[in-house]
Amino acid sequence: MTEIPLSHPRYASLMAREKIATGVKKGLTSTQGLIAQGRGEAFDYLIGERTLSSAAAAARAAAAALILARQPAISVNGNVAALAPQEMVDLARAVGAPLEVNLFHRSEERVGLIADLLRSLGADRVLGEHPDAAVPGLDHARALATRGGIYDADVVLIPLEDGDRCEALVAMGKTVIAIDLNPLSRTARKATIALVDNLLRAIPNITQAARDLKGRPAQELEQILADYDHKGTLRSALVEMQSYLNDQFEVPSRKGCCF
Ligand code: PTJ
Repeated sequence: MTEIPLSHPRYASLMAREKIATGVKKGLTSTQGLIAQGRGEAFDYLIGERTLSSAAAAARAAAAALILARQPAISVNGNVAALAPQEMVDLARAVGAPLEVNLFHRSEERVGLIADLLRSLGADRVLGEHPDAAVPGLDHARALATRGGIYDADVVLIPLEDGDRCEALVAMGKTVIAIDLNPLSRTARKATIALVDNLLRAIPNITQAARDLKGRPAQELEQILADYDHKGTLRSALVEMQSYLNDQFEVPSRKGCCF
């Protein structure tokens, strides 16, 4: 990895880039994952590289859904494995969910490498190496699913996902939680709950919320879910994006101006 000094103003963003590049070199991440990262970076830039209040509320709703779930499951792809493998293991533990490797550009070798990485970081249950079911309506490798994991889950977390699997999982009657920096993506729009946030901030936020909410009465968790407004969350992300951009180009007042 390139040495990035902590003092660099774009440290977090450059480190994420290094992680993805290293993921590709190690065979965890697809080369297409580099493009997805670039798209994510662009949207992160537009929201000021911070967790919006709407995303913080969505993280709380996501945690409530995962705790209330009869059978939760968390999907892991090549970008997620490169960016936040330990964070995924910590979240899986906090909510008692299996991690299921699910790849769009699937190769058995890459599935195995990601599964081994998650196990080496302490994951209790890693699925995806031996899929025995398929999500109906999908004609690509993302359809592959495991009974006892994503296939049977009532609540599924899908970070950095394709819109069509998101839609297909919703069609199966599941509560689908998406993490996607693009509030206009089909994934964000079709999900039940969407966090318009960087995976690197979103996952620790959900884990923290899950730790806070664990043990609270079911009624309180159900109320958090009922208060979650999906369209409002996406709209608010766009509004916050716009107001952040307006702030960047605020016309300075003439008084005291240097030119
Ligand atoms: O490992 P594989 O084979 O399963 O492939 C994974 C990728 C991500 C390459 C594949 O799912 C893909 O092509 O995804 P897309 O269609 O490019 O969608 C990725 C979405 O995630 C885009 O809307 C990006 O804006 C968003 N995104 C990218 N990086 C981040 C992100 N959202 C949150 N955090 C990020 N770090």
